[in-house]
Amino acid sequence: MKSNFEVKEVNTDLLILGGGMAACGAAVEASYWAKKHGLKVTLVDKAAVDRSGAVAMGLSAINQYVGLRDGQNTLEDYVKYVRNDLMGITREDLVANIARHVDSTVHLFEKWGLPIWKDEKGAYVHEGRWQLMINGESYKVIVAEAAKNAIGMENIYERIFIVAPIMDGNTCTGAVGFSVREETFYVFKAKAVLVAMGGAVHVFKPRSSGEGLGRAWYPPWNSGSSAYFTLKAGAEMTCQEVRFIPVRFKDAYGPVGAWFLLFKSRATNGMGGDYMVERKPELENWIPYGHVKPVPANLRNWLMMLDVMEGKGPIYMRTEEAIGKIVAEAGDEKAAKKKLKELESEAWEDFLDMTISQAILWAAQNIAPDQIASEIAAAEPYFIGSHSGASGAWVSGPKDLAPDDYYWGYANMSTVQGLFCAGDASGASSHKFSSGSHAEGRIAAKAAVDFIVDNPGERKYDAKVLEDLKNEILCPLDNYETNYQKTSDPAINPEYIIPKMFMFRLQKIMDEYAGGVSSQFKTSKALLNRGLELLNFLREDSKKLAAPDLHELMRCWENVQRMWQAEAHVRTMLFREETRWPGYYFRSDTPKMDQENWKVFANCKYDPSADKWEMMKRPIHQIVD
Ligand code: SFD
Ligand code: AMP
Repeated sequence: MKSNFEVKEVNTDLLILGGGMAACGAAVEASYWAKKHGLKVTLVDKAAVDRSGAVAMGLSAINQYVGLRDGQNTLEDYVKYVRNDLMGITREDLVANIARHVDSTVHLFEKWGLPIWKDEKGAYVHEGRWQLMINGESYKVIVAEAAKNAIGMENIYERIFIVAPIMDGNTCTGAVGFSVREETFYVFKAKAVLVAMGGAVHVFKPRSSGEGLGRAWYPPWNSGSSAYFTLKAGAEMTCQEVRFIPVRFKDAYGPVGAWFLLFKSRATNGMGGDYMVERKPELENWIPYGHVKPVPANLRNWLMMLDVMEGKGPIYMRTEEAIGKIVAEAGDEKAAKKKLKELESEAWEDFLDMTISQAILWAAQNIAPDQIASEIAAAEPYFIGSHSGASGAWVSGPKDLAPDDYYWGYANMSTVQGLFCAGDASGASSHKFSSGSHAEGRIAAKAAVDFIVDNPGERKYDAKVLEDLKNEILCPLDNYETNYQKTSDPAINPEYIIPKMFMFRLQKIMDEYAGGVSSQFKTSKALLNRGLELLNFLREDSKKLAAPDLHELMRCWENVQRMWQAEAHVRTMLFREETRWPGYYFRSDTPKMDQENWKVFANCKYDPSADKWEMMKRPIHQIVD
């Protein structure tokens, strides 16, 4: 019962929410600047920092390394790459800011003990132009250790699920949440808050809806907490329509990057045709981005989806062909044998480092990658500002790079005073991945410390508002307690809805109306409007969510957060009257790209006091020619 809960108050200066890549970067940087100013830094994670977030299982590559030190690339190269991949919709000031700091983050990772592959001459082994190969099973543990050493375990709160912001007008003054281990409600009071609670998964129905339910590419525990928190604070959001659909090895979501880039594999359809070759003329419809190299991720998806829609599946990653080619080039029989062994172990390690279930699936299906091709498929949509998606909060750029209307005082501060965002939580700065998220966390933390130093006064708190938040957040416990005996099956009750059923309803709406897997990623104004009506009913029913214990209470709020991410997404797809990323979603009523009217950011903002949404366009400024 919620009346049993103890309330714990924690007072701090900088509050970091999340314990993933961005948050760990923030912790390391903040501790350095905070010491200089005698400030306190506190970090709160819903899980245990050692293995929390997207990098829990490890990773097999660092996907952002610019190589400025070695003159491999320039910042301009990176900005152009990201601009093109996102079909022109990107904040170049933010991308450049991360890109100029990311290499130093990677060098720190190496110093902390992360094994980065090296060639005979001691140079990093690249997977592709921007990507480095790593032995990354323990990536997160290594990055977490540095964060823990920096701010001290006594300042880290693990297994506390953060729900909502504490606000004083347009200033964020803290956060509230609860422990998933003991009946404690937490009130964190702070002078600045840095949101780094990752992206959102399971907003859409996943491909596996029973047999492998829960398996997803991005982690299911990233549930839209960042988006909910920033929306509820009244922050302007950007690119909420830009979901990411990764192509992955089918059903277990193994990564494809190493196959396409390192092993130079092709993907072919069920008839043996190569969609990247056969469908090339389709790229003309998406000029200028149809002509850029590499072909943008969403257009690569699109060419493949066209094959699938015509019934030309399955699509296969031609692992056997790629390995065969490399082995054939190795030289004599002995060298070829050695090469084959090497490639075999690299292929398995690629999965074992970060997507263990794909290795299990290979074993279960007797797949020897040098002999048999493997199916790949477009996954369900994800919200992730750090990969080839872009959704997140609209944040200030850095003073020296940002055009005037992209700058309001502190790098990575949202439009809410004192509320900073990084990693998946900040939008329009795609392709930061694990390393760039860490670098962006550092950037945001340094700026947040500046904000605290410039604004040292005590913050005001309203006890009634905090009490109301507590009652609202713990309400599902009472909904359950009062009603569970009314039926023989606690999952079905006329008075309440359990989080799993609520999630199924959300996913069905999104799948059918907002362009999920079973709608072939297609939607329209009429579908989106109907989807919004249904989301509205769902929102009414969210008051009836019920939880028998703390874990279910967390799941209640995870699903409320997903629902808010869903609504921001639907509204923004509705607002953008064109199709810009056909391989992410296709608006069948506006099937073409419209450079004249829509080469802009589509932003949105929720006004919590009026319960109203506002949609707005923001201009795109190119800072690189
Ligand atoms: O290639 C709350 N990513 C890859 N990046 C790379 O650099 N190389 C790769 O090889 C990558 N690949 C990849 C990747 C991710 C995954 C899942 C796979 C493969 C299988 C992407 C990166 O991992 C990603 O860009 C960064 O991790 C993003 O960092 P950040 O900090 O924005 O998110 P996070 O690390 O998931 O951390 C989120 C944290 O928030 C906590 N949290 N805490 C309190 N209260 C709440 N309500 C909370 N909700 C969440 C989480 O516990 C976590 O600590 S490849 O295949 O694409
Ligand atoms: P992924 O495994 O798909 O996440 O890819 C890892 C990295 O390689 C990301 O930076 C992708 O954008 C990039 N990538 C994957 N496939 C391709 C491809 N076919 N062409 C160019 N870049 C790719």
